[in-house]
Amino acid sequence: MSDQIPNEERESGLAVQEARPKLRRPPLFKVMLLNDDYTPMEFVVQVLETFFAMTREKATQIMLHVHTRGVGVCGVYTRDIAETKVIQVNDFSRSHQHPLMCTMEEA
Ligand code: TYC
Repeated sequence: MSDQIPNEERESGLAVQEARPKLRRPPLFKVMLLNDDYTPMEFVVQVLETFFAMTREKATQIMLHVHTRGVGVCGVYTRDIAETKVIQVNDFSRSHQHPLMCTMEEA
């Protein structure tokens, strides 16, 4: 049997155009850390290492950026991953009685 001609075309004599659905990349979201006056710098560095897989050097750099500029990007993810990071960081901060806030916005 020919493997060049699709079954439906060979049996019916009609050529069938394969569907080529348009693919779209999912929207991406920036996960951001906000500065506050109370959360210890060491705790913020620990959060960035733990939840965003940063080295101590990178985590320190981002923490100092947030400390001086007020806000900074920790990473860019699809919606579900970003939502999970925000919940994990905020739950972790609250469980340690720190006011540190993590938010997300479309990139
Ligand atoms: N501003 C805090 C302090 O002086 C440190 C800090 C940095 C807090 C980054 C939050 O997202 C933050 N202890």
